[in-house]
Amino acid sequence: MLIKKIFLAIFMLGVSQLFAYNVVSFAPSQFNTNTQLMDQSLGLVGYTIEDFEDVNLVEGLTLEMVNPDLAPTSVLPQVYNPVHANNQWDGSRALVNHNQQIFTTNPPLSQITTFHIEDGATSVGIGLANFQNLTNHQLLINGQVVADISTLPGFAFGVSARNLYIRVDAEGGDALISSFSIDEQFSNADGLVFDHVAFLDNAVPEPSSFIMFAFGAIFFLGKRKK
Ligand SMILES: [Ca+2]
Ligand SMILES: [Ca+2]
Ligand SMILES: [Ca+2]
Repeated sequence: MLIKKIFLAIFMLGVSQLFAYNVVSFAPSQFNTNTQLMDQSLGLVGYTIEDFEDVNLVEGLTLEMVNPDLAPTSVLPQVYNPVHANNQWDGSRALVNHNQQIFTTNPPLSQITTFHIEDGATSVGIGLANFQNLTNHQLLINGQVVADISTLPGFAFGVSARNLYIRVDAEGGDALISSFSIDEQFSNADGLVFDHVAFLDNAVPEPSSFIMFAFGAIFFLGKRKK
């Protein structure tokens, strides 16, 4: 009976860790023109990086925008050359939340920018710039809100400025990260710039296999006592 209770406790712990995702934020001072050194500070060594210096996204990464929409694509409409200073996290180009990659509110800026990772990732990262205090900005993992971006440690609003670098790590029990989104809630007024998108596509134990293990162990121990 005690063993069953222990396994039930482990099972409940496994369930409570779903969507736990560890959100780590880095102040703009962590930016370094030497991307190798910067990646060491941001914990991105070994990650696949998209730098938006050309129209092609790295293999396994697709971009989607909503309101106005951009259908999922691995080729950008054009390369965006930031009109404001300090909007890059690497190189000289970046990505803007506009479905034609132009910095204008006409037609409006897109509300939701989503990155899809084909095989799923255990960790993802994104550099933010040009965020203003015009609306709420939320971070979503697999469609679930995990953070209110402007409240994260190190965040600073600014147009000609980097605002924050965010890394999100899946922990034991978390599903692989198949998508992450920035949702500019309530308005399409804020031009947002993204750069140095990173992902690590290693396998982590799936919660389903852990739960099956727990059930299997309960069944096995139950049998043995008879
Ligand atoms: Ca760049
Ligand atoms: Ca590229
Ligand atoms: Ca802005």
